[in-house]
Amino acid sequence: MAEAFVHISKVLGGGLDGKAVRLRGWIHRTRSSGKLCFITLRDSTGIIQVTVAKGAVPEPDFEGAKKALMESSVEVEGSVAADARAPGGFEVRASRFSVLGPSDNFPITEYQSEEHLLNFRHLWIRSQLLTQVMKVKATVLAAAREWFAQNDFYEVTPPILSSNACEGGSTLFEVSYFGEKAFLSQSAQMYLEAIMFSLENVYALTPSFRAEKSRTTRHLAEYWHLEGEEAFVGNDRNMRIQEELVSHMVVAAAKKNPGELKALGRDPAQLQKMVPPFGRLNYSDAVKKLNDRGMELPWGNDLGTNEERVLVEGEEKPVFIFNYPKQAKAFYMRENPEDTRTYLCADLLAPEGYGEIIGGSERETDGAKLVERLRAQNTPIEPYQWYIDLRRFGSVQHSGFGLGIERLLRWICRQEHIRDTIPFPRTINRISP
Ligand code: NSS
Repeated sequence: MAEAFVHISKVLGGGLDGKAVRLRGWIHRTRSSGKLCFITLRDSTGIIQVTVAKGAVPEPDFEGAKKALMESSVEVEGSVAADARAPGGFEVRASRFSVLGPSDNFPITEYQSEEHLLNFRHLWIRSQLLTQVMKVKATVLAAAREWFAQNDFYEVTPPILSSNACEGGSTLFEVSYFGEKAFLSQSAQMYLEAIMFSLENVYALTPSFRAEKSRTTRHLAEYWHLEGEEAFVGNDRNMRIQEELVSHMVVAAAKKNPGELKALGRDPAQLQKMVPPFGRLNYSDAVKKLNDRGMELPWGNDLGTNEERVLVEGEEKPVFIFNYPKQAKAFYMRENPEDTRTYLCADLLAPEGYGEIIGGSERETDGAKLVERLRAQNTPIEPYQWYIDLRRFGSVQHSGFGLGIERLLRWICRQEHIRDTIPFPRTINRISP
């Protein structure tokens, strides 16, 4: 008898031809013809064909295999056989077959509406598509932590419940905090700025919440936000940090998940090319470029999806657009001393029209300017007083950024819709399952 259970990828990797193995997993597909059942078995590592022949297994095992429906969990013992007709080149010929947990009729079949798949997301999570994307996601998150550790950043744990907004009021989720008004975090930035005075270079990976009221293919109400904050760093160095980090994450996926990426329609060789430096384009030059292409964008407006698409046309790598006009951006950014109509900031746009994946900036260190800007937008100062206070106690030049993990995944996994880069998407019309 075979000893321990092995994963399917091990069998498909070759070298076990003729050997006895034990596998466990879920029935992906099944069909039987009289004396033979063809079952494709799925585990976390792959899919393999298992044949269960009458007479080759005890009779109750054969009956069980014949009856077992798709998604039943099963255990198989058998011998590995190279077989060119089997997907993957190997199959397992069962000597034992047992059902661990039978499955009812699975509510998802081949062609199903998007709505149906979202209603059954708790089961659709087993699909190859979502499995592949989740594997790539695990790789990029591990690579991010690796990069930060190698570059002497501390991971920290900012709060999610907060009494003030970071990115403005319109997308805040309000919660009742023991009878007081509070909000779910849109960004850890303000807390990272405070912690930076202790640890200098910090980062956090947290859920961020935005009550996005429009339906788009790149907005979630809850997303994973990777944010860094760096002491004694200006916006140029800030951009260099971002491109190194993004490159490390993307190249890691190309190396570790070439099979998943190919299945998703992304050529891993293309991702290998995402090495620094990325392109850089001044906002004013971006407007000029758009106008030259016949797109009307008054100087001062933020860039929309269409503008972002045109600006990266012909670019293989992501592009920074830097020094946006003040009216297009948040109050906490440092005024550009060379053009006070603008801030020292940059957004990173993914190629192929996937749009903004990072927003970052140097931070304003002049407390009076912060107060002035909040007043100008009629925001009460009191909830921000602690943040403004940071400028009174040994302030230093500093910068930071926020990367939307699902935005990055949407680009590297070539997904039309951001919802397929998160297991349980939260959008304007869905919070279940
Ligand atoms: O609003 S951001 O542009 N910037 C901030 O929140 C800064 N406070 C970050 C910082 O400097 N620490 O959001 C940052 C990124 C943005 O580029 C997107 O990639 C992502 O967060 N983002 C989103 N992803 C998915 N869904 C939604 N709704 C969303 N909003 C922003």
